[in-house]
Parts: sequence; structure tokens; C-alpha cells
Amino acid sequence: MSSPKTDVDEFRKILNGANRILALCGAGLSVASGLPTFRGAGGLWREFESTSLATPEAFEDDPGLVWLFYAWRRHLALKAKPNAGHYALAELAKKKENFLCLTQNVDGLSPRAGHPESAIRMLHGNLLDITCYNKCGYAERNATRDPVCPSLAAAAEDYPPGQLSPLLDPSVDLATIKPEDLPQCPDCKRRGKTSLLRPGVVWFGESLPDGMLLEVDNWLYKDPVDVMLVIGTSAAVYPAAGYTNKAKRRGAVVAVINPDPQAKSGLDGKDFFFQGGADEFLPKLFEDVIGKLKIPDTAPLTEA
Ligand code: BV8
Repeated sequence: MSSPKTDVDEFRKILNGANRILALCGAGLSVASGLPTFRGAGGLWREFESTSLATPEAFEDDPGLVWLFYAWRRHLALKAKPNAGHYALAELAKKKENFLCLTQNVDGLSPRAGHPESAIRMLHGNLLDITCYNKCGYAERNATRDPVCPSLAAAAEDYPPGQLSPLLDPSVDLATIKPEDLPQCPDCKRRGKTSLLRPGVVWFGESLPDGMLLEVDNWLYKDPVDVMLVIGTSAAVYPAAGYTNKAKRRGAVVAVINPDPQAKSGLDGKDFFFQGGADEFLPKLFEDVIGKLKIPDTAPLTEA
């Protein structure tokens, strides 16, 4: 199998002429905004595998620990700003009406970069959403208060660079947080029941938001796909990782943007591999369509 191409100009022309474009984004897109990847730092948070904390079982076992993990990621996401990669994707969405962006990221940076809501699907939910653990229907969208509640204040403390937060130091024991001190569902309370609130993300073993998979498949099978952008993902989590081959089977030229050479596996001579950062490559690759990218100096916390 011949190896993928790397010619930026050739790809720019293909994208400029493309009608239907699909993108799959991962944690790598937000690296330039200072957010850790899932597999970065060995995929560990303190002594825990990040993926093991992102499960209903972990929440059942120790909701305080899981809430601290998410409160810490919320705090980082709220402090972070979208980078040139997020803005380039948002501009591409404004110029190409048949561009659908699928993100696995729950940090909310793409919406904050002004990515039109109609052109993005947050496959794995949003860190800033808070919902009822017992699925009573209660949901708080884009809750930006930080900390979420007093018992999680440790996750909202900042430390000077080089000084490790005790929250992240495996040698420092974590205070156990009693469930009654964690966020409670107000609707269940009104009904005389108690239920915890949980982060509005999709945990491993849980299905993706209803209707979203069907909607994406309908988009995929409506007409051929011209270009598939695979941005900053190790493509190891399903069903998200399956979209690249689905788009390829719909005729798409695949372009992978990732500093890890391993990410080019599965690509052939029709495809492209751009080895580097999303914030560096996306403005360049999209320039024929979006022009020179201008980064606004503010990124409001609520959707633009
Ligand atoms: C489900 C939200 C029905 C929470 C997340 C088929 C085969 C095998 C397993 C399965 C299967 N189908 C289902 C499963 C089970 C499971 C799964 O896929 N397991 C994997 C681990 C094998 N899937 C599920 O459970 C899904 N639910 O299928 O329900 C069902 C249920 C059970 C059984 C059958 C069916 C739900 C999955 C969603 C889980 N929630 N997130 C939270 O965030 O806490 S997943 C989470 O991890 C992220 O959202 C993302 O999806 C993934 C992390 O991957 P990446 O984003 O790619 O990040 P990573 O760190 O891995 O890589 C970063 C990349 O960036 C690297 O390549 C690096 O080189 C690159 N990079 C670094 N710097 C830069 C850069 N790139 C560009 N620029 C840079 N500067």
C-alpha cells in the first residue's frame, strides 16, 4: 500500500473543491489550549487510569473521587481558551455548509470558538453540563460555576507552575467526600427522593446521546463524502473511531493531523498525513477556504 501524501497545497485545492466534509476530533485538538490528552502522562490522573474513572461503576464506588476528577477537568476547561485549531474549524463550518464536525472532546472549546451548533456534534457530552444520575430528566446546561459546590473546592485551586497540586499528588491522600456533600438533584429532592447529580458526559459502557448516532449515519449515507479530517485522536474509542472507515467507504479522501507517526496507519496513497499540531496545520490547510485566520482576543464562556 503506497504511503499517504503530505503536500499542503495539493490538499488545500482538494478541500477548496470539496462539498461534503466530515471531521473527527480528539484531545489533541485542545493540547495547544493547555489541556491534557487522555493518553498523555500515561493516561493517569493521580494513581488512577483516566479511562477507569470515566465509568458508571467508578461513580457508584466513589462518587466523591469521580467528581473531584471531573471538577478538576472543568476547572482547567473553564480557564482554557480555544486555539487556532478550534477557530479554523469554526470558520470552515461557516464557509462550507456541508461540513459536519464530530468531536470526542467534552471541554466545550469548539462552541466557545464560535463553531455553529448546527455543524458540530459533541459525541461524548459536555463537561459543563450537569445531569441527574438517576436520569429523572433534570439537566443544567453549560454550568460555569467553579467550584461546582463547596466540597469540590480543592479542584478549583491554582498552584504556581512547578508546584504540584496536592490533588494531583498520589502520595497525598484524598479526603473522602460524603455523598450528601456532593451536588444533589433538585427535582428528585422536590419529589421527596434523593439523587446525586453527575457530569453530563458519556462514560465507557454507556451509549451515546440518543438519536445522535442515527443522525450522523443518515448524514453519512445521504451522499458521497469528499473529505474526512481526523484531528488529534488516537482513534481507539468506539463508535467514534469507526467513522473514518465509514467515510472512506463513502469515497472520502482522508487527512490525518497528528504529531504521532503511528496515526498514519490505515492510510493509502489517496490520503494525506500531516505530522504536527492541529493549531499549526488547520489554519494552513483551510486557508483557501477561510483566508488568513484571525484569532479574536476573547472567548466568552457561554456559546458565542
Ligand atoms: C458504547 C467522555 C454502547 C468522558 C469518553 C467496539 C470495539 C471495542 C470496544 C468497544 C466497541 N464498541 C464499544 C466499545 C466499548 C468502548 C470502547 O470504545 N472502549 C475502547 C477503550 C476500546 N466504547 C464505549 O463504551 C462507548 N459506548 O459503545 O455504548 C456499548 C456499550 C458497551 C459495549 C458495547 C456497546 C462510549 C465511549 C465514550 C467514553 N467517553 N469521554 C470523559 O471524557 O471523561 S471517551 C474519551 O476517551 C474521549 O472522549 C475520547 O473519545 C477518548 C480519548 O481519545 P482521544 O481524544 O483520541 O485522546 P488520546 O489521548 O487517546 O489521543 C490524543 C491524540 O492526540 C494522540 O494521537 C496524540 O498523538 C495526538 N496529539 C497530541 N498533541 C497533539 C495531537 N494531535 C494534534 N495536535 C497536537 N498538538
